[in-house]
Amino acid sequence: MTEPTTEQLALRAKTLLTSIGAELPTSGTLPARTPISGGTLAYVTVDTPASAEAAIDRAATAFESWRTVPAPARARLVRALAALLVEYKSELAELVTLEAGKIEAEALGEVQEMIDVCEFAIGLSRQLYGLTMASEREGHRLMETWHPLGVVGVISAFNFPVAVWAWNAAIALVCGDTVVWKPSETTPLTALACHTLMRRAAASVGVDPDVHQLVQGEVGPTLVDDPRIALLSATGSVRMGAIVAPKVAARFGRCLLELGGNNAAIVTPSADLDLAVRGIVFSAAGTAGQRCTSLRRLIVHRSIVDQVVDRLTVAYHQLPVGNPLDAGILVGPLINERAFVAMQEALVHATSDGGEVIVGGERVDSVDHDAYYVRPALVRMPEQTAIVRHETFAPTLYVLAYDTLKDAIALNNAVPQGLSSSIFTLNQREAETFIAESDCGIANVNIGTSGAEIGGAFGGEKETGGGRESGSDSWKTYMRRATNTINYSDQLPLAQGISFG
Ligand code: UN1
Repeated sequence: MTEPTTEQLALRAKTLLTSIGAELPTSGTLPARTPISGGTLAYVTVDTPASAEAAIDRAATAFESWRTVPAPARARLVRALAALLVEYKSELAELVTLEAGKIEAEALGEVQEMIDVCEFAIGLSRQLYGLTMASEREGHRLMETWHPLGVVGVISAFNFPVAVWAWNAAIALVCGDTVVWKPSETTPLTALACHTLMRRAAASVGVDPDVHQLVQGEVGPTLVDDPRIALLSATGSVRMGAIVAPKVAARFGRCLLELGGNNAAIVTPSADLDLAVRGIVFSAAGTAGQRCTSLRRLIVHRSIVDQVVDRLTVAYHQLPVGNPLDAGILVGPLINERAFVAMQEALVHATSDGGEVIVGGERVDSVDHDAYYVRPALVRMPEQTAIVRHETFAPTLYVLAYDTLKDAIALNNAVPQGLSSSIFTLNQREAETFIAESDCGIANVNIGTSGAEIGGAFGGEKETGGGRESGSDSWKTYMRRATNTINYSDQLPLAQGISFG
């Protein structure tokens, strides 16, 4: 693999930021690291609790007028943002590669996901529908109307440093909310780029740029505790969610949580194995196994498990691992040493549970710097032990055998997380049974667990946190609902037939 120096990568990052129009960070204490070389691209200024509060102040003030702008007019801002995302798609994608280590195709896909959700939000701005219900009283109308909620705090993770922000920001803005974004401390430069594009979009359509605020550094607790943050949308670990949720609940704020996943795919005897193998490899090894939706458990019918493992072994040996800037590479680096250590520890744990590492797990190339390139691992497990039920954010796929579909679905469900799941089968009875019985927020047929489209609601159950963002009617989380009863008669009949005096 080619090994660019950190200096080269830093220069590239600066060129990209400049072309987007971002002010280059000149000083600061937060290192923007690249997993490609392990070096530091720049240092970014961090917020203090006081400056984060000031950002919340500005967003709260901006909300007072933004909420009164008609939703279709609010969409102009999102349309302007989408146009800039189209214009700077390759620059932004390359920054994602530099900071998160994604290969070009996936980085471009992530920016496309932002464009897609902007388009969705633009259409949505004319479809924030409320119901009209039949009133039980004569001369009365019963209906519901949806109203902007307030300031939305967005805490996002390193693995989708820009798309998950866009899911939240695009929807929140058309819903009439303003946004304070705290990106992952691992990806401050892509955040700077997005914030710049948002400000440019606002300026181009004459919108108060304060509708969007960016805060960097360890100021999550300020967003969590501030009563002006009406909705906190947080993506990250279960540990983080378990801290955040009760604090927001204690002040009666609203939380949208997108936490861990431990996603499984079932392969039944009728499956189209060519298709299944391709779907499995993309979901398990794509993004170096660092998606919330990455495939971590493969549950294969005992009659075909050897065959499936053999085919996957061949595919895994051929996976090009290396510098994500190089053409043809399919697996980039792990985000940092901690991810590498967690993967190694999990592999040791799995082996001591009787598992067998069939392929992968080792560092690729004799790199002598702080970059962690790893061959994705395929591990056969005799049973679903504790390490398999635990989410390790790395490209490890545990393979289990099953005898009946009931057992397979029970294995799928027997983990604390509930984000994504899938089944490979050509048998409709199996497919429908799986859809009805998988306990996850996403249950797919004949595709992998990752790579959801933005049009659906994205999220999961149990320890995944129960939140839904992106498409479908997820927008309802970003608005408050008012139920309205309107009496247009000259009588005052009471509901439930009550007569009062
Ligand atoms: C995430 O990993 O946090 O479904 C989001 C997918 C992507 C989004 C993943 N569209 O894999």
